[in-house]
Amino acid sequence: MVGVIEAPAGDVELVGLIAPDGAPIGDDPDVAPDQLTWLYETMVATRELDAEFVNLQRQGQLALFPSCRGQEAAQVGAAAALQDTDWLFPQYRELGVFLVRGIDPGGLGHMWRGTLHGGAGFTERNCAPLSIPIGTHALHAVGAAMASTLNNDGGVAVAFIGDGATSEGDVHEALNFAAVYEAPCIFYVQNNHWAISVPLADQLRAPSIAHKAVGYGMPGVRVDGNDVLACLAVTAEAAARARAGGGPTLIEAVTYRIGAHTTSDDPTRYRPAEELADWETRDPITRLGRYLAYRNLWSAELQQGALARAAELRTRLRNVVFDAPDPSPLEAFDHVFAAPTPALSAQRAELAAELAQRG
Ligand SMILES: Cc1ncc(C[n+]2csc(CCOP(=O)(O)OP(=O)(O)O)c2C)c(N)n1
Ligand SMILES: [Mg+2]
Repeated sequence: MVGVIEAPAGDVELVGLIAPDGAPIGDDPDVAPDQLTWLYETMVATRELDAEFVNLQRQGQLALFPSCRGQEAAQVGAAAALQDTDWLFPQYRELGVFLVRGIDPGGLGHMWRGTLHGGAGFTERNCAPLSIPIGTHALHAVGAAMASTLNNDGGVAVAFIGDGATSEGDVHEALNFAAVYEAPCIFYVQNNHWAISVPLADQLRAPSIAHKAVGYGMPGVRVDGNDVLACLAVTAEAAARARAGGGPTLIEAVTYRIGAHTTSDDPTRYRPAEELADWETRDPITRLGRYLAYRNLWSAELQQGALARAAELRTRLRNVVFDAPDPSPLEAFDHVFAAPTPALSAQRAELAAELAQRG
């Protein structure tokens, strides 16, 4: 039909560097042995700590926890490609990103317990707080990226969003703004195939999330989200482009949420068991282990060392949050602004007076 743009059909190539059997796809990626073992250890630490968070919630120690099991490669690979000065805007499932950034899991534990109202060290590590409202933080990321351009500080901002978040108006606005202003921003979508109980197929009519980049006028990349080296490579490329003034990139990391949406969810009520079983065979940590074996870097000591270090983190998390006392309700006012506004101070005084009255 004249004048009608046909919807782009077919698949965008899925970028992958390691095959499921651990052999490189094409040229062997040029990653140093130290970095490979560090990636492995960090993914194992993420997996193990994630299990500890879930256990603690089950024991009544945490209010809630959203597991990132299965998404370790997508998270660790992307975060490892960035500089510590780049600003990160997480959703809520990004434990692997937080570990790479050096954010203390104990602080995260307090947050999910409800015993910390701020001050977990996010800001100090150029990481915005968790965003429970879906998609709002994509706009904040674009703002931070535009600020980097104005300050000429070479910074890149990264919005970590989910497949479900791509249906939010805020994310559309963020993508368009970033494209129009050529903001040094990466939209890193972890397509884990589910938004609570809504499957990916009910989320979009485009052939893929990466396709949507065409409409905004930015590069779109589809990467195997269970291949840590591919995630690292595509994020590094997008960051280099952004830093060089090339504007934003939309990355779709195709992965899977192995666990429940959160500890309040029961996925067996809506998710086919065969689908889960299929994705369990594509485990990202197993895949990297096989590649390490291909490179002659694999050993039982490496695995045991990674588990031992992860066990230390698990113990530390337990020690920090187990039976932690409730904080003063007044702490809720402490981390709202760098300096409290008069209205906030008045509210704090009002609550303090009420608490004093109750004794
Ligand atoms: C603005 C807004 N709408 C709805 C919700 C309820 N909600 C919480 S998580 C979620 C699904 C998000 O899915 P996705 O972006 O794919 O992230 P995932 O949980 O899969 O990591 C929804 C709809 C919310 N938190 N915020
Ligand atoms: Mg999702």
